[in-house]
Amino acid sequence: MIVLGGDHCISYPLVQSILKKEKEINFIYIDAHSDLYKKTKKLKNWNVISAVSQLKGVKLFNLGARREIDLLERKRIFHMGVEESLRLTPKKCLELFTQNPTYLSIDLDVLDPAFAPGVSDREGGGYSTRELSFILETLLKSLRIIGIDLVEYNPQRDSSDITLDSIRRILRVIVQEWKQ
Ligand SMILES: [Mn+2]
Repeated sequence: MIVLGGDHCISYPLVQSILKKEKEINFIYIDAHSDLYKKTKKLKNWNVISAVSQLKGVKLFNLGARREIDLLERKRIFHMGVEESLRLTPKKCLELFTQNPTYLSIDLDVLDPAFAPGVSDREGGGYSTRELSFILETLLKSLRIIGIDLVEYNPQRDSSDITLDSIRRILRVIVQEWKQ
């Protein structure tokens, strides 16, 4: 299953439904932000991961965050910055992530705004599309991925379809490497 969005909030019901079948999952989210602000009644793209973290059987991992690192640390969530994550190998993935099935949530703001201006909350210092593709290849080759979402595309903020082009490239990698 791959779901495209839109608001990052969609991860929450998707993970909820997966947990009806799976007891324990890894939730790897590739996101410039921790999205760990306090859960309020309304699910928002800045607190969606707080909500996901409260679901039973979910182990969280963040790749590529460059803001709200303090929240990741306070909640003791495994996180790896942009440069460190580029050194991930299939062998390292197997060591770091459990054998549990993995859900992958890709927030487009993890890309550098040069490659993805079409997001609501731009954050400099991110991956190039090629770098993100490389990481996805590594994850898809080494882990048992059971679901993917690709979120936060905001066409109103895009320019010359740059973000759309990045999305196409990322989807191509997923289709080529994802063996279900
Ligand atoms: Mn997000």
